[in-house]
Amino acid sequence: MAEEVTLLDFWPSPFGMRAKIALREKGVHFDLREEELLSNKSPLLLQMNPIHKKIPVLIHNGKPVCESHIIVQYIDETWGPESPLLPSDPHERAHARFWADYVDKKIFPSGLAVWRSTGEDQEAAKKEFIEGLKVMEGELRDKAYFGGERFGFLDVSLIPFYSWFYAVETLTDCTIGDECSKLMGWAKRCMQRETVAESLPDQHKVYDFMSEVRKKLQAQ
Ligand SMILES: N[C@@H](CCC(=O)N[C@@H](CS)C(=O)NCC(=O)O)C(=O)O
Repeated sequence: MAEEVTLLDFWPSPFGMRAKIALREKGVHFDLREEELLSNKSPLLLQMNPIHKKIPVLIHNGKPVCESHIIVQYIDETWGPESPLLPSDPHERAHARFWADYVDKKIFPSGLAVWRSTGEDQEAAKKEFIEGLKVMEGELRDKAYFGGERFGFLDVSLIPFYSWFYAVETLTDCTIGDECSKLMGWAKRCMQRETVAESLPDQHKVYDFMSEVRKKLQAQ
């Protein structure tokens, strides 16, 4: 029986990008359904993720998997054992998961705060955001990818945010590139992978989207 794989997505979402990268890394063919997230969530999304009502949702043969890191791990366990995203050693696996959790708990919220805030709050948010990225650089050290020579789970977790950097820098006068040159080198290396380049939207398109939403938020 042919497999049915559908991804409910919203193009600027870094969480959706994680799922797309992982599916493409494993060579899985999938049907991409774009949600009208801001105005009109589909009945399928509400049915498949009734708890959080958020994308991404991976639907594999009718069964939903929610939450991007859980989706990436599901993809890793289900397809392409010859090209694993997580390491085989349990401690190294736990280590990769710890840092992916750091991305969600630290990098994403502080990046969002930079974009949303103004004035003094924004300066404080920028400081926290850059500090978090520097901590990630410390974990990267001189490796090609976070796990070593192979592109893996933590790279999938963090690289989607690179598509937001131009918008954050331009809208808020924040200099990520100058502050975190090692991380930029890693990001450019990741972008050379077809699976990543195909999954991240154009940074100018993200800029247009983020600047529109920011204007609406500031008008409220
Ligand atoms: N922790 C979730 C976060 C997913 C998330 O925040 N999705 C956003 C889009 S970026 C969403 O669906 N928002 C809709 C809403 O909040 O109603 C994950 O990792 O998948």
